[in-house]
Amino acid sequence: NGGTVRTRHVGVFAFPFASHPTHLLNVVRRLAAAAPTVVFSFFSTERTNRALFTKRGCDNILRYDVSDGIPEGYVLQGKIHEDINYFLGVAKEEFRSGVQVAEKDVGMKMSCLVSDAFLWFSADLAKELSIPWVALRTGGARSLSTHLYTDLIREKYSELKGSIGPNDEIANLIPGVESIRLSDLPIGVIFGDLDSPFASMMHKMGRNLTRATTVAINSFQELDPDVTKNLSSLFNNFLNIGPSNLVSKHNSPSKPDEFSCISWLDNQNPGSVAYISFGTKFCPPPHELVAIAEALESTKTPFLWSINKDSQTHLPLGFVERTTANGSGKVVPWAPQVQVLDHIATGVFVTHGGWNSVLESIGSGVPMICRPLIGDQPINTWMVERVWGIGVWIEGGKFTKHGTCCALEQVLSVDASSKGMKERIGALKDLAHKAVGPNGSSTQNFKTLVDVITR
Ligand code: U2F
Repeated sequence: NGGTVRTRHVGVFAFPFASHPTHLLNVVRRLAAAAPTVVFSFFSTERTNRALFTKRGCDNILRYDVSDGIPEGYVLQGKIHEDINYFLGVAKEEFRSGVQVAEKDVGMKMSCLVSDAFLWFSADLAKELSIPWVALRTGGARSLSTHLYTDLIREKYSELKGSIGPNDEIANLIPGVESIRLSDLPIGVIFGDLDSPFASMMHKMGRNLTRATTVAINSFQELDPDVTKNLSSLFNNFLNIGPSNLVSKHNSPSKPDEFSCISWLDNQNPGSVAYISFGTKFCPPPHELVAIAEALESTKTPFLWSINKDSQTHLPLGFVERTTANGSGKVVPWAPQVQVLDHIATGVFVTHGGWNSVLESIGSGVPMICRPLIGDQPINTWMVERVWGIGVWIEGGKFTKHGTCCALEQVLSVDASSKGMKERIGALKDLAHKAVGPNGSSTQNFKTLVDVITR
């Protein structure tokens, strides 16, 4: 370690799916830069660690691989959350034995445990080690509330428990969340299989988070002041430390612009392009992808579409070739999203409403068309459309050619409704940038977090 004195050893447990480990490592990189004498042992699966630790990182972050729990030789069947369920079957023991290995390597006991908030059992491991637990929430505050109040919601709506929904009733259940449509609750809170490993993980997260010394979240408190107030009253120490895409030079895209998205955008008119991406794990069904493609061609909307190779096969025959040849569109398997959203040519973001995507859109002031797929995405979309007024929920909840044409025209037009959306998201963008500025709330909160892990 080049002779650096090491004063503290912090263990970090990742939830190795979707954008979770990337986000956690970004926070740890910031912490490692702010506290250079602290050594961080970062635990995730071999597959995610391989993708995460590509570039030379900070000397004080050590990589540890844990098992993904998938039996040797077993090929995943593509069932929902199958990989997550296998991982959860082994996670606690894997992390527990990993701690011993890391403590021996570093030659120092851990003084603090930082983990993805999903990993509720970290509360028990930290207690075993007699050290504080810091939970890091990658999603938003509103959706987090639904997991904290799951027991209350289940009690109040016991007749709906385990049903498949949807239920259009608007409920006023959660302090700070003035209204919520029951059908927008994440599957597993009241609808669906409440005993699935995933539902049970979220339920246990809600029950255990009050045991954390600190709960840090990738958001900024000005975005949702009422919910922040309520969560601050429930948790020992609740810190909004984001938006992470605005705070960190360590947060450069994990993959470079290898498909030349930015130079393509450079040749488009300001505010004209629809950027389309559904995050890192999920994708709408094939017929909806066809509907988007037809809407883009029929409205002649220039577009940049990040969609993995497998899903590209569902696009209409000749669509990619035609739109590439006439210059109206670009289909890529990966785009540097933050830079794309920041580009002057980008006028609308067609998204699944994943929390990082919503925050990144706010950070760039780009209104959204949302098609939530799962989990917290319906609540995020509710916020985008109904509370903040910075985007639209796709008509009928699914992409049709007609609904997509209408949404594109609505957001990209220059009429009053679109102007209002742009003004509102512009105001939130300013607040987000202020929060991470020199005296901003997130900057102060991050300093507090550094204190927590170094004390
Ligand atoms: C899960 O969400 P996802 O990881 O699927 O989606 P996001 O939270 O929106 O994060 C996607 C990230 O991947 C980046 C993008 C975001 O930071 O900038 N990205 C990119 O750079 N280039 C691409 O071509 C495509 C994506 C979950 F499904 C959600 O419901 C949760 O809200 C979320 C956070 O917990 O995790």
